[in-house]
Amino acid sequence: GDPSGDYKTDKRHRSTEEGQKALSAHRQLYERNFPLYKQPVEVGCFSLDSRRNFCNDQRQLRYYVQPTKSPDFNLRDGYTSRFVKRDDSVKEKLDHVLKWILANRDKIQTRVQTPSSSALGVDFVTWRGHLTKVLTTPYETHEGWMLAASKFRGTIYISEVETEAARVDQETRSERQAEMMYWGYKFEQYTCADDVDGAPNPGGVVNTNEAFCTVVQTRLADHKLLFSGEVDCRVKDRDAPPAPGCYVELKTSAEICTPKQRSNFHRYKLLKWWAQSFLPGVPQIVAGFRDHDGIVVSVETFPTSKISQLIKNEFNCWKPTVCMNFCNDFLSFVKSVVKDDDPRLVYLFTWDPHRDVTYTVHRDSQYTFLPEWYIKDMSS
Ligand code: 0WD
Ligand code: CA
Repeated sequence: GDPSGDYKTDKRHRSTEEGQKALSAHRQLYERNFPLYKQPVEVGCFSLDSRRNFCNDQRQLRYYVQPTKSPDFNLRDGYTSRFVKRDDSVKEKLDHVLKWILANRDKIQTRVQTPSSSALGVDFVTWRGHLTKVLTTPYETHEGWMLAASKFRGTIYISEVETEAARVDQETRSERQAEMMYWGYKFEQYTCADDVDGAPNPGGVVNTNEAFCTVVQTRLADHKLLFSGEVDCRVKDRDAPPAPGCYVELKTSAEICTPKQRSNFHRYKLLKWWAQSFLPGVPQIVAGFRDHDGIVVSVETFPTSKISQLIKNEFNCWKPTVCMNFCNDFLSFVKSVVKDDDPRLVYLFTWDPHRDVTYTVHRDSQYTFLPEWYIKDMSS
């Protein structure tokens, strides 16, 4: 017989001798055993102040204050009078993470430097939010993404590029949608205190420039990762586990009134919530369910580790293992493509729903994202 029939073709890959050209996002291809994902370790943190300045400290860390079961918070309060909105036309790319790295090189540089090892001792540096998008890709049917990747001193940096569709979405946002984006921040103000012994101040100004970000290190199979994610608050308890085990993610969502709404919540929203908090090891998610007028009618805590059990009764539902295996294969694909160690070279990975992940290569283009100040400082 034909000996080639003995080899299983790997349908994840459409490869040629030049290397892999594309990666399929079909969920069936990723139903394997859960890959190794090491417990994320916090290696540092930083804050962005009311003017969006980087601060190498935890000044913006807030403390969770549990509301009553049905708190009646009015999320519309202050939208027109006590709201300072971040200028989202400023594309920050990885800049804040890079500033943190420069200020804390000693905390991540690994013990022994071999000639082949990367200077930072990690394979990838990125934002948590970018990885969330990768994790949910096998289940995403509406929004595509573009991720730019450059290798510098052995580490691959990944930074998002806004898609055309996302830009149009943002420019055609209705007044109602714009206000609803405020509701999440207002919920944070109702449930967070600035000090461990303080109380929330709902009469204050909501300023979305302010942020507290954790920086974690972990490993997905062969991939050593360093990424940062915004953290809403921590529990007050001084005996709580160390970060990220003490962190709490806050969410708002429309109240659930029908079985159809419950099913959609499980199938779509819980997937995104799970992926976002699982990545940095944030153990609990507190959800405020609000009505159409922005009144919080109930509050519920979802332990991140229980979410996958919660959704198991949904027919044809998402699976954490598919998300993690796809991410693992995507990072392997990126490693196989991004070979040139040159920060002026950008490999642009693009994915659109119902398509494969593909890439293009760009030198000294609009996509170059590693700044001169970073290259210079790291080279000294
Ligand atoms: O340059 C870019 N393309 C991006 C920059 C895209 C996404 C984020 N960022 C930066 C910002 O500096 C922000 O401070 O990332 C930081 C947050 O990073 P992340 O934690 O990796 O992002 P993600 O997990 O998507 O969002 C976490 C929270 C959101 O909370 P909810 O509960 O809605 O998921 O960060 C906020 C938001 O409160 N957030 C943002 N803040 C500033 N700029 C942004 C954004 N673009 N997106 C979400
Ligand atoms: Ca949040």
